[in-house]
Amino acid sequence: MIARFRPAHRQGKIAAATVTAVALGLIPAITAPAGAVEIFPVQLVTVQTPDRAAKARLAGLGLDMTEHAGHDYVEVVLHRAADAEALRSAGLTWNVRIPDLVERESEINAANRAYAATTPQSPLPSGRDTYRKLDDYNDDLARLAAIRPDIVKKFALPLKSLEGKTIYGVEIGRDVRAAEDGRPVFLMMGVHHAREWPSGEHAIEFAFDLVKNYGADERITDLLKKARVLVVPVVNVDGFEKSVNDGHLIDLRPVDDGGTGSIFATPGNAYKRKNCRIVDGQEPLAGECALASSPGGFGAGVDPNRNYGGFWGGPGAAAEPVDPTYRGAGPFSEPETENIRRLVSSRQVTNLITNHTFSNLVLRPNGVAPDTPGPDGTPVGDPPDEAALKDLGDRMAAQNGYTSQHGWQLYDTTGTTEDWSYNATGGFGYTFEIGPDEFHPPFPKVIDEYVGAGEFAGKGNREAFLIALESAVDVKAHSVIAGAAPADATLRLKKTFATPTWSGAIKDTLDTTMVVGRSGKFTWHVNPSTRPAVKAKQIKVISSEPLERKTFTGTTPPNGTTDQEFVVDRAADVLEVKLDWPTPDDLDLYVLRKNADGSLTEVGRSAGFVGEKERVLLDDPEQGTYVLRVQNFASVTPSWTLTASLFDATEESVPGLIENWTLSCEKDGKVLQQVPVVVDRGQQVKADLRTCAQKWADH
Ligand code: 0X9
Ligand code: ZN
Repeated sequence: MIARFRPAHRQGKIAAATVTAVALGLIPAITAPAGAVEIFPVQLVTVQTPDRAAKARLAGLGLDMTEHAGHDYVEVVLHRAADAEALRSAGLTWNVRIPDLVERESEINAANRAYAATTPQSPLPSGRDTYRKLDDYNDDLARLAAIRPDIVKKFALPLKSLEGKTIYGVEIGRDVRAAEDGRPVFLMMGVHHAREWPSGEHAIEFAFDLVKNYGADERITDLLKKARVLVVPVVNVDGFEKSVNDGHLIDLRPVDDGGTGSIFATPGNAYKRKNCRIVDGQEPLAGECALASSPGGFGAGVDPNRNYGGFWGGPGAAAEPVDPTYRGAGPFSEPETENIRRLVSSRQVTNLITNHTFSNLVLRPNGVAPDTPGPDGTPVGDPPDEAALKDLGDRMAAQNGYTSQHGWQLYDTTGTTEDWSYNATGGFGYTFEIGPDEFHPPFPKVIDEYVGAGEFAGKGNREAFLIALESAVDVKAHSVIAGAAPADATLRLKKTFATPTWSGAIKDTLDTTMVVGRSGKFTWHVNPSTRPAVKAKQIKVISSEPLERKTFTGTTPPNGTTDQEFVVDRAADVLEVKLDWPTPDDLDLYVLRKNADGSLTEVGRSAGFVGEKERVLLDDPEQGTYVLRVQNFASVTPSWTLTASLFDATEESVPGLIENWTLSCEKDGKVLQQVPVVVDRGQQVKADLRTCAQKWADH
């Protein structure tokens, strides 16, 4: 069956919240004086979504949905009374899972302090016993480079954050300070989303792990000889700083005039998701970001994981600034994403992991379902490397116990990190959603989930990360260009192309270099020259005239269903069933097949977004009787038209392009030779640079 596609319309129905005392990070009233404004506790709830229509209604509310969801529920953070009201008016029901995230924050803080007080050294590679703040990250990155300057180099990303902070990472590998020597690059990132603290912890602990074990552990030593590893633990430094500072305990006793007063966390920004862009195109004023957010730090900002250029502006990314998945003013409009873009464009990153929390998932491209009509009108399809991407995703998931799946299998997304990186560079890319049940759980859980202890016994991310790094150096998973060239020559691989966004394109340039060693022989581990986005694909084209068509009309009362029968008595390639109605009501369509014993088996359903018409496509429909069922979710009795059509179809191949790298051989910035190089994944090609050698000798 080809499931039909519906764009996710997030309408951002909720107006920007006014800045209240709570929004300002003031303390939630523990004992609210009589007559005071009732303070809504920020809470985590499980919304029941028994069908796709309910999920769609939920998605349309612009609420802070988490990644934690199943076929009949989605967990949602409610930041204010209006959020609960929105659920209620959409007819949705929910259970409260964490009734007061502020209180939970305080509990977590207490647990963390208790653990830290009794644990001088945790089993983490760094030995840390509590969450890092931003300064701790920066200090630790510097410390790593100071301890082992031979294998660790600290670097700053090209752009400062909106608040003017420098964003740091480390590069790890044998002889890290020597010139680029053609080794493949593995990139590990954390904290695109401010509140997802473990995502940064696991990233930096992996850095500690590699550094600590270099020279001691054979596997890690070998990997650091073969690869260079880039770790950027906190991509969204501004947002993280707000979340982690406001998410830690604040002791009120001093301001309580020595009284018995409360020790409480502030709700301010602990659950902030996005960056600090308050107004498109403008930098925030000093202090503005901390104050501008609505309760929970939820309102303001651009979602860094919707701002990348790949498919930017498509489904699953919001156009409204107040929405949790706001895509920003344009592709790469934010320093966080532009930084990662430049990093990935200047190195041969053959594999990357971008860490998030939570839901114990290993997600691979694409962010939208394969039958989604893409910007060029043809279905987006699966990535051409689906088999290899799945295989690696499954192997990592077998280690950490997560579920390995496509990004789109939970909800559509566009403009995410690997939507861009994979499609622009061909380098593999995965999103890890760390943790079973909350954005930043008590620290001991973060430790267990890294090392693979406690409830995660034998299932740590450490091992999954090492598998990812092994894949980054696996020549079957990327490409190799080899040959001979003058010693000390700079080789450059460059490529400029248009990356499709959802409604246009942006220009991307990949520009990477290496320096030929003394032997004059080089081996360069690179990404394939042809991008996945332009590879050939097979699509199914339905003929314009049906072989047969039958039309039914009817009405269905609220919460009722109506069945119609349709008999397929000839061979056809596709059965299309369409449901249409004139009003903006919510009708769903189910297609069932009648079995020999009279029982029914559902073979297709289309239960889409409110106000959108329904369509089911069945490939190679078996002959027999079908029941077409209309279900009414609306409160009125609309009339509808149902059409069943049989079609022939042809498989068409959309021809692909073959792209090349341009390889230059340079001396002192002067290009001595330039050759096009075409190389596929898993392939090794020889580059003929004899002209360069000759000219080099003549110089
Ligand atoms: O929505 C996101 O950006 C990620 N989830 S999170 O809860 N950490 O915000 C998931 C991105 C990739 N996921 C899908 N394509 N569904
Ligand atoms: Zn996230």
